[in-house]
Amino acid sequence: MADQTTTKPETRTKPALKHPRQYQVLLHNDDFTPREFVVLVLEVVFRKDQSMATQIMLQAHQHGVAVIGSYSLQEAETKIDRAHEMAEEYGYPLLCSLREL
Ligand code: TYC
Repeated sequence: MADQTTTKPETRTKPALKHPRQYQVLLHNDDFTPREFVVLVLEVVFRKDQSMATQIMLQAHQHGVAVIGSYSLQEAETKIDRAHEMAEEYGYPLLCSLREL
C-alpha cells in the first residue's frame, strides 16, 4: 500500500507553499506601566479590540505573562519593536517577547 505520508512534489497541482514558522508574542507584567497604556498598545500595535486587549492585559497583570497572538517572525519582530518604541516614548518599561512555536 502506498505510504499516505509521502507526497511527490512533482505530482502536486500547486507548488508546495512553505508553511512559515509561527511565533507567539508574549506580554509581560510589570509594576509601572499603566493598565490603560497596555490596552492602548494592544489596540494600536496588535490590532485587538478593546475587550480583547483588556482581557490580555488582565491575564498578564494577574499571571505575569499573556499570549498576545501568533505571527510570522518578521511580523512578530516588527510589532514587538513598535510596542517597545511606544513604551520608551512614554518612559514605561513594558516588555514583550517572542516564543517559537
Ligand atoms: N501591572 C500594571 C499595573 O498595575 C499593569 C500592567 C498589565 C503592566 C500588564 C504590564 O503587561 C502588563 N499598573
